[in-house]
Parts: sequence; structure tokens; C-alpha cells
Amino acid sequence: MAALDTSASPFRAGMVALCGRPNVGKSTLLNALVGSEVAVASRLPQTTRQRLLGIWGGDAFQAVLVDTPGIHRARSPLNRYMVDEALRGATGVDLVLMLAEAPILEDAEAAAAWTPGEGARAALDAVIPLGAPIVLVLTKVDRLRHRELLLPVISTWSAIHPFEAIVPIAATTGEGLETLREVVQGRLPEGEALYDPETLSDRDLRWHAGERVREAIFALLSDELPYSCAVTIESFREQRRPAKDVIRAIVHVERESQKAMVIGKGGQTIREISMRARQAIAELTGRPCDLFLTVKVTRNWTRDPELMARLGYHQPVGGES
Ligand SMILES: Nc1nc2c(ncn2[C@@H]2O[C@H](COP(=O)(O)OP(=O)(O)OP(=O)(O)O)[C@@H](O)[C@H]2O)c(=O)[nH]1
Ligand SMILES: [Mg+2]
Repeated sequence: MAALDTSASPFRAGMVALCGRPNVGKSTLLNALVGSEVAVASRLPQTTRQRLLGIWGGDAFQAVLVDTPGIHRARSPLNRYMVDEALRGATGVDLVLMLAEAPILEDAEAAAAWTPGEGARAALDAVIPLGAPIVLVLTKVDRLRHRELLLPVISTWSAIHPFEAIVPIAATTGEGLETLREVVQGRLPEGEALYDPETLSDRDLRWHAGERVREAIFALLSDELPYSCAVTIESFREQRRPAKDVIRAIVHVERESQKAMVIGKGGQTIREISMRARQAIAELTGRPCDLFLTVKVTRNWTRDPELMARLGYHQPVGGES
């Protein structure tokens, strides 16, 4: 009698959304899993504005990760768009990874009394009705001095929702990512890969170039300024000889006073933004690029859905998602 071959477990593939309130580390985790800096991450909340698919795969599985904007109380049309994008990203997926920061606690008493903040609860409450099973991912555990204090935190969370699993991680050090892989892989449906395994993300280079400019803006400008900026790519030309990309982009701001701040004294600030973005784009494409930035006032664009749509932030119409 021939021995049964049990070594070949079936290939698994599916969609996995990364959700949570702003700044919990969704984009950083996507980059760590994909193994490339495809998503923009920054120290500021509300960095991500649009969905991005990142392909995370191994020999036996492919998880199509959906990076989403942070779920928050949205006041402006731009913020409402972002929250809608997040919920669209978590709709119809096979699994949701709900990210929440592991709280930094000093003693057992504080840990026993700890409960999640309103923002974290609200993000979870927004995602539960979408119906996908949810894994809770407690992020940034490298910042904790007392790891044992995570245990009461985990029990508090498990009393709130029947999570599939609760996994503590630190995306910046790689801690917990192997456990996360096992948890995710085990919950993906059997099936063939959805994307060519060589693919890193679903967005084109033009989109990534715009994001790299926004990343530089989030890194270099302070206060509210990054939130008033949008970037459109006016032209993207691949030059043969010498081989390089020539990119023209517009940085849109909401008011005249902001234009002066983005340009900076003698053009210093916009030069720094351009230099930083140019390096990041070249890293992504593997060839040099020329980047020409213009700053333009598109008055109050964050409050006007029509202007937002022109800058690339359009709500899908009808059944499109
Ligand atoms: N110490 C530490 N910092 C982290 C870790 N993961 C993310 N961060 C930091 O947390 C900040 C926010 O990270 P992002 O990945 O941009 O967070 P996000 O959830 O995508 O934020 P939004 O797009 O604004 O919703 C950045 O400064 C990251 O470097 C981690 O594992 N450890
Ligand atoms: Mg993000």
C-alpha cells in the first residue's frame, strides 16, 4: 500500500485588512510583512489616506494585505473620505487584523485597571459589523519595560470581543511576526494566489511617487500643514538615455499663507522636500529621477468633495468599491 503523502498542505490565499485607529502602526506592519517600504508611515496620525494592497507571501500562502487609513471621528469631508476608505478596505476580506497599541504600564495595579481608550473601541465597533473574523494585534511592544503586564491587558481585550487570536508584535524589530504569520496563514481559505508573487503592491509608480512626496511633507513640515497638502503627479516620463524618470508634481495647499510655508525662505523647504522625495522614489524604482515640484493653492480642497476628487480622493460611485 502506498504511503499517504501528508507533507503537501494545500496552498492558502486571501485578503487581510489592517485596521485600527490612526498611528497604531498599520503601514509600518504592512511594510515589515511585505519586506519593502511600499506604504508611507510617519510619526503623525492620519498619514494614510487611501487603501493600498501589499502582497505578502511564502511557499504555502499569499496574504493580500490591505493598508487602510486610521478610523477616527471624522469632521471634514477629507476625514470622512479616509474613514470610508478604511471601511471599504475591511469589507469583503477574509480576515481583519485590528491593530491597537500595547499600553505602556508601570505596575500590576495599573494593568488590572486598564481599559482600551474610546478611539480603539470605536475603531473595533466600526469593523465588527463588516463580518470578517478579527485578530487583535497589540503593537509596539518593543516600548514596554514590563512585558508581564500584557497578560491582564490581553484578558481585558478578550472580554470585549471573541477575537480569533491576540498577537503582540513589534513591527520595527520583527518580534511576534512569525507567530502572526502562523495565525494568518491558518485562517486563509484554501486557494490559488490572487496576485503574481513578484508583485509588491497594486498601485502604479505614479501613485507611489505622489506618496513619496507626501511622505517628505509629513516628515519635514509641522503642525497642521501636512494635513492641508495633497500631491498630484502632472507628468511621469521614463527617459531612456540616460535612464531616469522625469517627474513633475504639484503640491496643493489650502491657503496662500501655507504656500509660503511649504516653499520656505528662499525655497529652502520645498528643496528639502524634493530632495528627500527624489531619493525615496529612486530607491523604489531602482533608477535615478528628476523631480520638479510646484506649490499651488487649491482653496479649501479638504472641505470640497469635488476638489478632493480632482486631487485623486474620489468616493467610488454605485457598486464600485
Ligand atoms: N517603537 C515602535 N514604533 C512603531 C512600531 N510600529 C510603528 N511605529 C511607529 O508608529 C508611528 C506610526 O506608524 P504608522 O505605521 O504610520 O501608523 P499607521 O497606523 O499606519 O498610521 P495612520 O496611517 O496615520 O493611520 C511611526 O512613527 C512608526 O515608526 C513599533 O513596532 N515600535
Ligand atoms: Mg498608515
